[in-house]
Amino acid sequence: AYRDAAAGGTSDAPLLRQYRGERSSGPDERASVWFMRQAGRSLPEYRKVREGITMLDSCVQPELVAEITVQPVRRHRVDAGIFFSDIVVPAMLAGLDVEIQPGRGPVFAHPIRTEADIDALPPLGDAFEEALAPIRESVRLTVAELGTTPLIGFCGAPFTVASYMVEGGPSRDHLRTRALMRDRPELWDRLAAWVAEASGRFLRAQVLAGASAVQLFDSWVGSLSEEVYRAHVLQHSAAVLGAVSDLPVPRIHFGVGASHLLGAMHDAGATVMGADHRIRLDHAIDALGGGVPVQGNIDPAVLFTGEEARFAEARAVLERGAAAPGHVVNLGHGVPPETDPQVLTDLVAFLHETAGAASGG
Ligand code: 1CP
Repeated sequence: AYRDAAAGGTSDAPLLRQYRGERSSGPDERASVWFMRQAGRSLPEYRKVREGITMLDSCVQPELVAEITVQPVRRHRVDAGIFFSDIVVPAMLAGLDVEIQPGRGPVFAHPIRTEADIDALPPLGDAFEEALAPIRESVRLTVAELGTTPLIGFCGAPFTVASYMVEGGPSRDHLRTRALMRDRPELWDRLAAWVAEASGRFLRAQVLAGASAVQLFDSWVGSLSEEVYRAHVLQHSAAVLGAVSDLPVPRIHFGVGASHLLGAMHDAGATVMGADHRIRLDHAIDALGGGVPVQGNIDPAVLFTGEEARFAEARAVLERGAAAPGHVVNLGHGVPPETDPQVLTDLVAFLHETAGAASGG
């Protein structure tokens, strides 16, 4: 029943076959591609529908969410939609006072730093389940509009989300968060477990409503050593991925500057590893032992170069990705807001035309 109601009609999508490591070799294989932050300020149609409404308010308006999620699929012909939401939406739905300040990012009115702050975190009971209703409705509308194009659901990983909560907003080094886990590991564990529970249920709601794959974003995890990651963070990210591991969806795990953590992040329960542009994709595949499907990792800088450099990078990424059992092309990080949308549309067309020739059979 889940399969019929949820991932209706998308399970044969080439993108999902890549994620499952079922790539068919040969010249007919077309590349699958989507871009992190493909929705958003690079698109004039996004800026238009977002006029007069705050980021987080827009995340609980199902028609708007569906429209924004579908916009880049319509325009660029990418092979997946990424659910329009944000990593702090579960915290907002749980009742925390958070806003997204334009040009800055998520800001929490009351940073969570002490035992009393953690004691006061809202419970995640029936009220939270009810608060997820607009998320479920948004996914249903989006999936209906996307048809045979898969929807990727997502949430933030406990370290990245907790770092906004502890620091109160964006920070460079996440020092307070990293100090908390060393100084008061039992408090850190309580905070990270709360985030994992909220994010895991937000993610599960997306899959049950029809998302065909999930991505766990641990954008700031690169500031941790592997030792600290394994001691304090891995178990909490594993809890989030565990919230959907009984469902038949690929689980992608992505961090920025996290080349040294690929193996550990895979151990958290991912079935696909994202790579940023700081590592050569074939090196990432080797670091994972050669058997793990990958996603990545065109340097976003080539969105601002001439076409020759851009297409050379795209071809190199395709060739390197061919060493994995599956490869979905993406950028090494999100689309910068100042990107010319036509550059992305042309890049998708180039990747779709080139892939078979690059993988060569
Ligand atoms: O008003 C606006 O348009 C604000 C810009 C914006 C958008 C479009 C923010 C604020 N969030 C989003 C949507 C969003 N956020 C998506 C869905 C759209 C898509 O990808 O096409 C996703 C997947 C996210 C995830 C997200 N939010 C991450 C992880 C991915 C990444 O880029 O590393 C992070 C770290 C955030 C926090 C956040 N939200 C918004 C901003 C500007 C930031 C980063 C702030 C910082 O630098 O610390």
